[in-house]
Amino acid sequence: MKKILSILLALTMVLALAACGGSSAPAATQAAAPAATEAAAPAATEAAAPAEDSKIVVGFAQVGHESDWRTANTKNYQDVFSAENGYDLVFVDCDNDNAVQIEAVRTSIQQGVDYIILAPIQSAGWESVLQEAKDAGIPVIVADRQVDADPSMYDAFLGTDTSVEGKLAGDWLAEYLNGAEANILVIEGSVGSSAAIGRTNGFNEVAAEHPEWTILDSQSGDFTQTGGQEVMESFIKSYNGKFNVVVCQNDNEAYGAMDAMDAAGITYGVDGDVIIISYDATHDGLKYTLEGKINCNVECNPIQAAYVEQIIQQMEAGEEFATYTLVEDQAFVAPGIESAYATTMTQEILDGRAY
Ligand code: GZL
Repeated sequence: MKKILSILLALTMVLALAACGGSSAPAATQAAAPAATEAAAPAATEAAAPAEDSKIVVGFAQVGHESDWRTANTKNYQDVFSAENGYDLVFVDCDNDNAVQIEAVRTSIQQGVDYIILAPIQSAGWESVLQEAKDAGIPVIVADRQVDADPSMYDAFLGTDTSVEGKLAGDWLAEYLNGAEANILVIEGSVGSSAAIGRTNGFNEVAAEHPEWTILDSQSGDFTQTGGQEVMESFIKSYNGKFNVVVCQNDNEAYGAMDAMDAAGITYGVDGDVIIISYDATHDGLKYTLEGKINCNVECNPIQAAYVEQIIQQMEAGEEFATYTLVEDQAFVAPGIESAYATTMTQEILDGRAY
Protein backbone atom coordinates (compact mmCIF):
# COMPACT_ATOMS: atom_id res chain seq x y z
CA MET A 1 0.00 0.00 0.00
CA LYS A 2 2.96 2.24 0.69
CA LYS A 3 3.75 2.34 -3.03
CA ILE A 4 0.12 3.10 -3.93
CA LEU A 5 0.05 5.87 -1.29
CA SER A 6 3.14 7.54 -2.75
CA ILE A 7 1.66 7.39 -6.26
CA LEU A 8 -1.60 8.89 -4.93
CA LEU A 9 0.35 11.59 -3.12
CA ALA A 10 2.35 12.52 -6.23
CA LEU A 11 -0.81 12.46 -8.36
CA THR A 12 -2.64 14.63 -5.84
CA MET A 13 0.25 17.07 -5.77
CA VAL A 14 0.23 17.34 -9.55
CA LEU A 15 -3.56 17.86 -9.56
CA ALA A 16 -3.27 20.41 -6.73
CA LEU A 17 -0.58 22.25 -8.65
CA ALA A 18 -2.65 22.26 -11.84
CA ALA A 19 -5.52 23.79 -9.82
CA CYS A 20 -3.14 26.39 -8.41
CA GLY A 21 -1.81 27.15 -11.89
CA GLY A 22 1.52 25.68 -10.89
CA SER A 23 4.41 25.96 -13.31
CA SER A 24 5.25 23.21 -15.76
CA ALA A 25 8.21 22.12 -13.60
CA PRO A 26 8.16 18.39 -12.70
CA ALA A 27 5.88 17.62 -9.77
CA ALA A 28 8.87 16.37 -7.80
CA THR A 29 10.55 19.77 -7.96
CA GLN A 30 7.31 21.56 -6.98
CA ALA A 31 6.57 19.03 -4.24
CA ALA A 32 9.43 20.54 -2.26
CA ALA A 33 7.71 24.06 -2.31
CA PRO A 34 5.67 24.82 0.87
CA ALA A 35 2.56 25.78 -1.22
CA ALA A 36 2.59 22.45 -3.01
CA THR A 37 3.14 20.59 0.19
CA GLU A 38 0.44 22.64 2.06
CA ALA A 39 -1.95 22.61 -0.94
CA ALA A 40 -1.38 18.91 -1.49
CA ALA A 41 -1.37 17.77 2.13
CA PRO A 42 -5.16 17.89 2.87
CA ALA A 43 -6.02 16.55 -0.63
CA ALA A 44 -3.33 13.91 -0.28
CA THR A 45 -4.64 12.96 3.16
CA GLU A 46 -8.25 12.92 1.90
CA ALA A 47 -7.20 10.86 -1.14
CA ALA A 48 -4.94 8.50 0.85
CA ALA A 49 -6.27 5.29 2.37
CA PRO A 50 -6.58 5.23 6.21
CA ALA A 51 -3.30 5.42 8.13
CA GLU A 52 -3.33 1.73 9.07
CA ASP A 53 -2.96 1.04 5.36
CA SER A 54 0.66 2.25 5.45
CA LYS A 55 1.62 -1.41 5.85
CA ILE A 56 4.32 -2.96 3.71
CA VAL A 57 2.48 -4.85 0.97
CA VAL A 58 4.14 -8.15 0.09
CA GLY A 59 2.97 -10.30 -2.81
CA PHE A 60 3.83 -13.95 -2.12
CA ALA A 61 3.46 -16.46 -4.98
CA GLN A 62 3.69 -19.78 -3.12
CA VAL A 63 4.24 -23.14 -4.90
CA GLY A 64 1.03 -24.69 -3.62
CA HIS A 65 -0.08 -27.05 -0.85
CA GLU A 66 1.47 -30.29 -2.14
CA SER A 67 3.27 -31.43 1.03
CA ASP A 68 3.60 -31.17 4.80
CA TRP A 69 6.78 -29.19 4.17
CA ARG A 70 4.88 -26.62 2.12
CA THR A 71 2.18 -26.35 4.78
CA ALA A 72 4.84 -25.57 7.40
CA ASN A 73 6.53 -23.09 5.05
CA THR A 74 3.27 -21.27 4.30
CA LYS A 75 2.27 -21.05 7.99
CA ASN A 76 5.71 -19.64 8.78
CA TYR A 77 5.27 -16.84 6.20
CA GLN A 78 1.74 -16.06 7.40
CA ASP A 79 2.98 -15.86 11.02
CA VAL A 80 5.90 -13.55 10.18
CA PHE A 81 4.25 -11.33 7.54
CA SER A 82 1.20 -10.59 9.70
CA ALA A 83 -0.82 -7.37 9.98
CA GLU A 84 0.38 -7.03 13.58
CA ASN A 85 3.96 -7.03 12.27
CA GLY A 86 3.09 -4.25 9.80
CA TYR A 87 2.50 -6.27 6.64
CA ASP A 88 -0.29 -6.80 4.17
CA LEU A 89 0.56 -10.27 2.79
CA VAL A 90 -1.06 -10.83 -0.60
CA PHE A 91 -0.73 -14.63 -0.57
CA VAL A 92 -1.42 -16.76 -3.65
CA ASP A 93 -1.43 -20.58 -3.47
CA CYS A 94 -0.41 -21.42 -7.05
CA ASP A 95 -1.46 -25.07 -6.72
CA ASN A 96 1.71 -26.42 -8.38
CA ASP A 97 0.62 -24.73 -11.65
CA ASN A 98 3.41 -22.76 -13.33
CA ALA A 99 1.05 -20.65 -15.49
CA VAL A 100 -0.96 -19.67 -12.40
CA GLN A 101 2.23 -18.65 -10.64
CA ILE A 102 3.47 -16.46 -13.50
CA GLU A 103 0.04 -14.78 -13.56
CA ALA A 104 0.15 -14.28 -9.77
CA VAL A 105 3.46 -12.44 -10.02
CA ARG A 106 2.13 -10.29 -12.91
CA THR A 107 -0.93 -9.39 -10.82
CA SER A 108 1.32 -8.34 -7.92
CA ILE A 109 3.22 -6.08 -10.32
CA GLN A 110 -0.04 -4.54 -11.59
CA GLN A 111 -1.24 -4.05 -7.99
CA GLY A 112 1.96 -2.13 -7.26
CA VAL A 113 2.96 -4.17 -4.21
CA ASP A 114 6.06 -3.08 -2.31
CA TYR A 115 7.87 -6.44 -2.53
CA ILE A 116 7.39 -9.78 -4.28
CA ILE A 117 8.40 -13.12 -2.75
CA LEU A 118 8.54 -15.93 -5.30
CA ALA A 119 8.88 -19.62 -4.41
CA PRO A 120 9.19 -20.88 -8.00
CA ILE A 121 7.40 -24.12 -8.89
CA GLN A 122 9.79 -24.56 -11.79
CA SER A 123 13.22 -23.03 -12.34
CA ALA A 124 12.81 -22.13 -16.03
CA GLY A 125 10.78 -19.39 -17.71
CA TRP A 126 11.06 -16.46 -15.28
CA GLU A 127 13.18 -13.98 -17.24
CA SER A 128 10.38 -11.83 -18.75
CA VAL A 129 8.30 -11.62 -15.55
CA LEU A 130 11.36 -10.72 -13.51
CA GLN A 131 12.18 -8.00 -16.05
CA GLU A 132 8.62 -6.65 -15.69
CA ALA A 133 9.07 -6.47 -11.90
CA LYS A 134 12.42 -4.76 -12.35
CA ASP A 135 10.88 -2.23 -14.79
CA ALA A 136 8.15 -1.58 -12.20
CA GLY A 137 10.77 -1.00 -9.50
CA ILE A 138 9.44 -3.84 -7.33
CA PRO A 139 12.16 -5.86 -5.52
CA VAL A 140 11.85 -9.64 -5.92
CA ILE A 141 13.10 -12.15 -3.38
CA VAL A 142 13.34 -15.71 -4.70
CA ALA A 143 12.71 -18.11 -1.80
CA ASP A 144 12.96 -21.84 -1.20
CA ARG A 145 13.63 -22.97 -4.78
CA GLN A 146 15.86 -21.33 -7.36
CA VAL A 147 15.22 -19.83 -10.80
CA ASP A 148 17.46 -20.30 -13.86
CA ALA A 149 17.52 -16.53 -14.47
CA ASP A 150 20.70 -14.49 -13.93
CA PRO A 151 20.92 -13.30 -10.28
CA SER A 152 20.94 -9.70 -11.57
CA MET A 153 17.28 -10.27 -12.54
CA TYR A 154 16.15 -10.42 -8.91
CA ASP A 155 17.26 -8.89 -5.61
CA ALA A 156 17.94 -11.85 -3.30
CA PHE A 157 17.71 -15.63 -2.98
CA LEU A 158 17.02 -17.46 0.25
CA GLY A 159 16.59 -21.22 0.51
CA THR A 160 18.48 -24.49 0.68
CA ASP A 161 21.05 -26.12 -1.59
CA THR A 162 19.25 -29.28 -2.64
CA SER A 163 22.28 -30.65 -4.49
CA VAL A 164 24.06 -30.69 -1.11
CA GLU A 165 21.05 -32.55 0.30
CA GLY A 166 21.27 -35.11 -2.53
CA LYS A 167 25.01 -35.61 -1.99
CA LEU A 168 24.44 -36.02 1.77
CA ALA A 169 21.89 -38.77 1.07
CA GLY A 170 24.37 -40.50 -1.25
CA ASP A 171 27.26 -40.20 1.17
CA TRP A 172 25.16 -41.68 3.97
CA LEU A 173 24.04 -44.61 1.75
CA ALA A 174 27.66 -45.36 0.80
CA GLU A 175 28.61 -45.37 4.47
CA TYR A 176 25.61 -47.58 5.38
CA LEU A 177 26.13 -50.10 2.54
CA ASN A 178 29.89 -50.22 3.07
CA GLY A 179 30.56 -51.60 -0.41
CA ALA A 180 27.44 -53.79 -0.67
CA GLU A 181 25.43 -53.83 -3.91
CA ALA A 182 22.52 -51.43 -4.29
CA ASN A 183 19.64 -51.59 -6.77
CA ILE A 184 18.00 -48.22 -6.40
CA LEU A 185 14.60 -46.77 -7.30
CA VAL A 186 14.14 -43.00 -7.13
CA ILE A 187 10.82 -41.18 -6.68
CA GLU A 188 11.70 -37.66 -7.81
CA GLY A 189 10.01 -34.41 -6.84
CA SER A 190 8.14 -32.07 -9.21
CA VAL A 191 9.56 -32.05 -12.73
CA GLY A 192 11.62 -28.92 -13.44
CA SER A 193 11.83 -27.83 -9.81
CA SER A 194 15.28 -26.91 -8.50
CA ALA A 195 14.54 -29.11 -5.46
CA ALA A 196 14.14 -32.25 -7.60
CA ILE A 197 16.97 -31.31 -9.97
CA GLY A 198 19.37 -30.61 -7.10
CA ARG A 199 18.58 -33.75 -5.12
CA THR A 200 18.85 -35.91 -8.24
CA ASN A 201 22.16 -34.39 -9.34
CA GLY A 202 23.68 -34.47 -5.87
CA PHE A 203 22.77 -38.13 -5.31
CA ASN A 204 23.87 -39.15 -8.82
CA GLU A 205 27.26 -37.50 -8.24
CA VAL A 206 27.87 -40.01 -5.42
CA ALA A 207 26.28 -42.91 -7.31
CA ALA A 208 28.77 -42.34 -10.14
CA GLU A 209 31.56 -43.24 -7.69
CA HIS A 210 29.93 -46.62 -6.91
CA PRO A 211 29.93 -49.16 -9.74
CA GLU A 212 28.27 -51.59 -7.31
CA TRP A 213 25.17 -49.35 -7.40
CA THR A 214 22.51 -49.47 -10.14
CA ILE A 215 19.74 -46.88 -10.42
CA LEU A 216 17.01 -49.08 -11.91
CA ASP A 217 14.49 -46.26 -12.48
CA SER A 218 13.66 -42.66 -11.55
CA GLN A 219 10.16 -41.19 -11.93
CA SER A 220 8.45 -38.03 -10.59
CA GLY A 221 5.94 -38.34 -7.75
CA ASP A 222 5.40 -34.54 -7.82
CA PHE A 223 6.22 -34.21 -4.11
CA THR A 224 2.79 -35.66 -3.18
CA GLN A 225 1.77 -38.77 -1.21
CA THR A 226 -0.52 -39.90 -4.02
CA GLY A 227 2.31 -39.45 -6.49
CA GLY A 228 4.69 -41.44 -4.30
CA GLN A 229 2.21 -44.29 -3.97
CA GLU A 230 1.39 -44.43 -7.70
CA VAL A 231 5.05 -44.40 -8.74
CA MET A 232 5.92 -47.07 -6.16
CA GLU A 233 3.04 -49.28 -7.33
CA SER A 234 4.37 -48.97 -10.87
CA PHE A 235 7.93 -49.72 -9.72
CA ILE A 236 6.73 -52.84 -7.86
CA LYS A 237 5.09 -54.14 -11.04
CA SER A 238 8.38 -53.75 -12.91
CA TYR A 239 11.05 -54.42 -10.28
CA ASN A 240 9.55 -56.50 -7.46
CA GLY A 241 12.30 -58.54 -5.81
CA LYS A 242 15.02 -56.65 -7.72
CA PHE A 243 15.48 -53.49 -5.61
CA ASN A 244 16.84 -52.87 -2.12
CA VAL A 245 16.86 -49.04 -1.91
CA VAL A 246 14.06 -46.49 -2.49
CA VAL A 247 14.98 -42.79 -2.50
CA CYS A 248 11.92 -40.54 -2.01
CA GLN A 249 12.61 -36.85 -2.67
CA ASN A 250 10.21 -35.78 0.08
CA ASP A 251 8.42 -37.26 3.10
CA ASN A 252 4.96 -37.31 1.52
CA GLU A 253 6.26 -39.42 -1.36
CA ALA A 254 7.84 -41.73 1.23
CA TYR A 255 4.47 -42.19 2.98
CA GLY A 256 2.92 -43.14 -0.35
CA ALA A 257 5.77 -45.53 -1.16
CA MET A 258 5.42 -47.17 2.26
CA ASP A 259 1.68 -47.71 1.67
CA ALA A 260 2.41 -49.31 -1.71
CA MET A 261 5.09 -51.61 -0.25
CA ASP A 262 2.80 -52.55 2.65
CA ALA A 263 0.10 -53.53 0.14
CA ALA A 264 2.63 -55.66 -1.77
CA GLY A 265 4.03 -57.30 1.38
CA ILE A 266 7.47 -55.72 0.87
CA THR A 267 9.34 -54.95 4.11
CA TYR A 268 11.38 -51.76 4.54
CA GLY A 269 13.35 -49.80 7.11
CA VAL A 270 16.07 -50.98 9.49
CA ASP A 271 14.43 -54.42 9.92
CA GLY A 272 13.17 -54.76 6.33
CA ASP A 273 14.46 -55.76 2.89
CA VAL A 274 14.35 -52.24 1.46
CA ILE A 275 16.29 -49.16 2.66
CA ILE A 276 14.22 -45.96 2.51
CA ILE A 277 15.87 -42.56 2.18
CA SER A 278 13.60 -39.52 2.42
CA TYR A 279 13.98 -35.71 2.41
CA ASP A 280 12.37 -32.86 4.38
CA ALA A 281 12.60 -34.24 7.94
CA THR A 282 9.08 -33.02 8.73
CA HIS A 283 7.52 -34.16 11.99
CA ASP A 284 5.89 -37.32 10.62
CA GLY A 285 8.95 -38.07 8.49
CA LEU A 286 11.10 -38.00 11.61
CA LYS A 287 8.48 -40.03 13.52
CA TYR A 288 8.83 -42.80 10.92
CA THR A 289 12.62 -42.43 11.10
CA LEU A 290 12.49 -42.80 14.90
CA GLU A 291 10.34 -45.92 14.40
CA GLY A 292 12.97 -47.33 12.00
CA LYS A 293 10.63 -47.32 8.96
CA ILE A 294 12.72 -44.66 7.22
CA ASN A 295 16.45 -45.36 7.45
CA CYS A 296 17.71 -41.85 6.65
CA ASN A 297 15.88 -38.50 6.40
CA VAL A 298 17.69 -35.46 4.99
CA GLU A 299 16.35 -32.19 6.37
CA CYS A 300 15.27 -29.21 4.27
CA ASN A 301 14.32 -26.46 6.70
CA PRO A 302 11.00 -24.72 5.75
CA ILE A 303 11.30 -22.09 8.53
CA GLN A 304 12.65 -19.35 6.25
CA ALA A 305 10.28 -16.36 6.59
CA ALA A 306 12.21 -14.51 9.31
CA TYR A 307 15.30 -14.41 7.09
CA VAL A 308 13.24 -12.98 4.22
CA GLU A 309 11.64 -10.42 6.54
CA GLN A 310 15.08 -9.31 7.70
CA ILE A 311 16.06 -8.70 4.08
CA ILE A 312 12.90 -6.66 3.47
CA GLN A 313 13.52 -4.57 6.59
CA GLN A 314 17.09 -3.94 5.44
CA MET A 315 15.78 -2.90 2.01
CA GLU A 316 13.27 -0.59 3.70
CA ALA A 317 16.08 1.01 5.71
CA GLY A 318 18.33 1.32 2.67
CA GLU A 319 20.85 -0.97 4.37
CA GLU A 320 23.09 -3.68 2.93
CA PHE A 321 21.35 -7.05 2.66
CA ALA A 322 22.38 -10.59 1.81
CA THR A 323 21.67 -11.38 -1.83
CA TYR A 324 22.24 -15.13 -1.37
CA THR A 325 21.36 -16.95 1.85
CA LEU A 326 21.45 -20.70 2.38
CA VAL A 327 19.43 -22.20 5.23
CA GLU A 328 21.34 -24.91 7.09
CA ASP A 329 20.31 -28.56 6.70
CA GLN A 330 21.28 -31.81 8.45
CA ALA A 331 20.34 -35.50 8.23
CA PHE A 332 18.78 -37.93 10.70
CA VAL A 333 18.96 -41.73 10.84
CA ALA A 334 16.97 -44.45 12.59
CA PRO A 335 17.96 -45.64 16.07
CA GLY A 336 20.73 -48.23 15.97
CA ILE A 337 22.44 -46.50 13.05
CA GLU A 338 25.63 -44.59 13.82
CA SER A 339 26.78 -42.21 11.08
CA ALA A 340 29.38 -39.52 10.40
CA TYR A 341 26.81 -37.83 8.14
CA ALA A 342 23.68 -37.91 10.26
CA THR A 343 22.25 -37.62 13.78
CA THR A 344 20.66 -40.73 15.29
CA MET A 345 16.99 -40.00 16.03
CA THR A 346 15.68 -39.85 19.58
CA GLN A 347 12.25 -39.02 21.02
CA GLU A 348 13.80 -35.87 22.51
CA ILE A 349 14.85 -34.66 19.04
CA LEU A 350 11.34 -35.34 17.69
CA ASP A 351 9.69 -33.52 20.61
CA GLY A 352 11.96 -30.51 20.07
CA ARG A 353 11.24 -30.01 16.37
CA ALA A 354 9.58 -26.74 15.28
CA TYR A 355 7.62 -28.34 12.40
C1 GZL B 1 12.41 -27.97 -0.98
C2 GZL B 1 10.95 -27.73 -1.34
C3 GZL B 1 10.26 -29.02 -1.65
C4 GZL B 1 10.12 -29.96 -0.45
C5 GZL B 1 8.82 -30.61 -0.75
O1 GZL B 1 13.12 -26.77 -0.90
O2 GZL B 1 10.84 -26.86 -2.44
O3 GZL B 1 8.93 -28.74 -2.09
O4 GZL B 1 11.17 -30.87 -0.33
C6 GZL B 1 8.01 -29.43 -1.23
O5 GZL B 1 8.20 -31.26 0.32
O6 GZL B 1 6.87 -29.83 -1.87
